[in-house]
Amino acid sequence: MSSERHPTLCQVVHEVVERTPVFDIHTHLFDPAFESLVSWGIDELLTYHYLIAESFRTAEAPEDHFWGLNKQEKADWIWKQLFLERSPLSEACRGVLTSLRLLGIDAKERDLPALRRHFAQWTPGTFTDRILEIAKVRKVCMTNLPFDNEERAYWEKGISRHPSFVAALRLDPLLLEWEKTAGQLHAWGYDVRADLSGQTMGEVRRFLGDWCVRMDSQYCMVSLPPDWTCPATNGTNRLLTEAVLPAAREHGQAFAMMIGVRRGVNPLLRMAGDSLAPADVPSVEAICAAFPENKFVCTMLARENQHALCVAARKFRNLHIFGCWWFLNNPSLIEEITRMRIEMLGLGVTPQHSDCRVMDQLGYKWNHSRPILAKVLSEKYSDLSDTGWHVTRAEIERDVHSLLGGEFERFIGRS
Ligand code: FIX
Ligand code: ZN
Repeated sequence: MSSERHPTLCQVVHEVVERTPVFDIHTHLFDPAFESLVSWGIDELLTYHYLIAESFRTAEAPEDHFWGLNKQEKADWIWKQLFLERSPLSEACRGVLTSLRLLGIDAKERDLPALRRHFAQWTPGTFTDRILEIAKVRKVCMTNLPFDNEERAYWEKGISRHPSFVAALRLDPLLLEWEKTAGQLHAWGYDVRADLSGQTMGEVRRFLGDWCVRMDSQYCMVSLPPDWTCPATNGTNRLLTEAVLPAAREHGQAFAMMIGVRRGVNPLLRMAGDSLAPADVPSVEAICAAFPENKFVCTMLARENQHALCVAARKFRNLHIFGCWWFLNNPSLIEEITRMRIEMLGLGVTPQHSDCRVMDQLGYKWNHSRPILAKVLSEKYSDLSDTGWHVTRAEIERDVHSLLGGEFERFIGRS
């Protein structure tokens, strides 16, 4: 391609990536119908656990007073520590400011009470619609826990679902805390036993089927510690292979594994206290090989795992990899990982998800990721054009739609 045409290709790619509506395949957001669970606004943004962890580094023993504060006081303290006493350069801090800017809120006066007042113009419902429009998100996948009493009550009473929100059935309590969960299932009328004997596996399958149907879940999911291995004989793997995977096959559910989290490494940070370690990619390959009729979706938390995970996805067509999860959700790492994935898997990957916990974050997470995806894609299309293969705008639109959720929908059979 001649040098004058490069900017044109680059512009087209940026424009297409900027405009294409995304299916955000993993978040912790709720449909506004789950009223008490919906999280939005400046105080929620500032008390995001990413910022709690950062703010705790700025003072001596903040845990002595922080956890006793109410939400607004916590937000005040984090604002002071991370935005007033030093410049908010980290990705999570920058994210707060991007989200405000996208909402049309000017933060440069550094006046937190004034920022709060801006949010009075919205209700949770109108805010949700506005942020979906700003972020150009066409569909949001929630993380749904029937084991949580507050959430379960909404499902049981029946809710009128927002058209943009879909469900994913989260199974951490079932797979990682079976003894406690067995008691819950028993109380709900499933004949399960703590020692997994008798009808337990069939009853767990019945429970999963009931909830897949009730939620119309897109897929089932778990987050696993780095030391999870397969094959291995333990309660987690028995429940996984004898109950979850058969139920997933029966109900057309892919099974998503988010691997590498070490929960509660620093308990003083409470929910901000989780860390990571490299996980075992051969175990992912082993489960994909042992259950070829199941579909697996996977992301890993450690940077060290990303290359091997790409290789695993090249070997198993029943494996789809996604996202730059949590500690990887930083521009430098997103760029590196996205470039490698496209080089190794072409369009057969979902480069990013948001993992938002606060509705407003949809703005920043996608606003920060889209230009990186566009940069990597421009480079790759430009390399193609050097071979004489010129892509049309329609081809670019098709490809970007795939990367922003379309390929995932095809993979899970929901396109
Ligand atoms: O397990 C998960 O789904 C994680 O994403 C969360 O537990 C984590 O707290 C988070 O919000 C990361 O972004
Ligand atoms: Zn998550």
